[in-house]
Amino acid sequence: MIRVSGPDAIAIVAPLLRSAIPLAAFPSHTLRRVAIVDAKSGERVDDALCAVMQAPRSYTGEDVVELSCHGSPSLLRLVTQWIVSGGARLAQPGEFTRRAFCNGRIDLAQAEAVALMIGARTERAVALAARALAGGLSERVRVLRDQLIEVIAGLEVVLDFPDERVACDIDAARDAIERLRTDVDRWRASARQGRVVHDGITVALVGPPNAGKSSLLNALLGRDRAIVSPVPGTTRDVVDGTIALAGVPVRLLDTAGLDVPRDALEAEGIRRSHQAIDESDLLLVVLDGSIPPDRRVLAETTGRARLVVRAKSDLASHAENAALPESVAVSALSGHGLDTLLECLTRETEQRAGAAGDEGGVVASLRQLELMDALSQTLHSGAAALAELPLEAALVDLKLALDQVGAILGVDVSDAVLDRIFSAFCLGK
Ligand SMILES: Nc1nc2c(ncn2[C@@H]2O[C@H](COP(=O)(O)OP(=O)(O)OP(=O)(O)O)[C@@H](O)[C@H]2O)c(=O)[nH]1
Ligand SMILES: [Mg+2]
Repeated sequence: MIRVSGPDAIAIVAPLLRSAIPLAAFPSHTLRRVAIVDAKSGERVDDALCAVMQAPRSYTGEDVVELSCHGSPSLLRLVTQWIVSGGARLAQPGEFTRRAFCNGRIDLAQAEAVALMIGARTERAVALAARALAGGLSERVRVLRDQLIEVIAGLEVVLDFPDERVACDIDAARDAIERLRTDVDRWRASARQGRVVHDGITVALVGPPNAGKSSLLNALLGRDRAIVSPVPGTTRDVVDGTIALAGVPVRLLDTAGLDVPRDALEAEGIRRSHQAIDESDLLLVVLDGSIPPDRRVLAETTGRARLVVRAKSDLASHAENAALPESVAVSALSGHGLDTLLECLTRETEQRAGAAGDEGGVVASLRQLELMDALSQTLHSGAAALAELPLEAALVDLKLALDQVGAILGVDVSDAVLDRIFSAFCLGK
């Protein structure tokens, strides 16, 4: 689909189309069949569907023409070139959404939700982004903003007309601010979980060589992703694959066995294993259950979030394994214990992301999360200032809080901030 937006959109696209009525006379928001022609030779290049959305009722708030062509990249490039030579220019990443924001069609929280929707990798992440796109977060923030303004206005009155009721007004204001802070803290917790749903978690399979890590990765993925062999030290590079648990993308990393390296190649593999361990939210410590447990790997991973797996459970378990910390017995060969392991992994995922189907969930951009953290802090010091300092000091905090709330919605944000937000979008959005 080719989207053209701006006051000249219709005039620029019109010469490329042949249709029953001229483009300028198209009824708005109606899909019509058109022929796309080379304006110079008159040669027809495609049969397409065209919609005109007249300002201000369009995505960007400007006149928009959308052409749904056949999907050949060469065809799309050709038609785009004609449109550009007719006076348009290529859109920058996220520019349509940026215009939508600048023209007041959506607020900044919704604009950022567009990026979240594009990046959503599971149905659950899509549902969260859809709620943000529909204004879920914005709505709550706007209500909070109104309440904050009310508190500030009340305190300004106290400042201007001090009388005997001051003490009671200030107590009520402090309660109101504490309530707002509780709300913000609840959203922060919920948005952090939403972030996990969106970003997913990373789980590294680590252990001594030959323990069955790669076999377990393949069994969890349900396909032959990694090479398996009886030769210790088979895996060198980190191999990854993603599954969805509780609606959350879970990225599994298979790593080189941790041992004293025999050569430079193995040393590099082990260095990468440690890097994967550092980057992971959870470790699956895979030990071969048919031999004595590798104490070194166990010691190395204590203190990290981990699940200990006794692999090769189809073989007789070695007596020393009875003394292992809590662990799951699994056979990649027979499939025994895989369900239990997946249940444990799902529980771990839900601990970080909340349970699937949590309808109160919100997802926020990292920028919004940072602002919410700062806001909580500012409200806290505002309430504390009200208890002991002159009213003016508390008002400084509360007005800063108001700026922070505004920044979430995009009130008075600088061009530099907008540049940073929209440069992360892909072209055409
Ligand atoms: N009996 C049995 N053998 C297994 C099982 N899982 C893996 N093996 C065997 O154990 C050997 C090593 O398996 P891998 O999956 O390559 O082990 P790894 O931990 O990835 O090994 P490195 O990459 O060398 O560190 C292979 O011969 C596998 O066939 C299992 O569940 N049962
Ligand atoms: Mg391996």
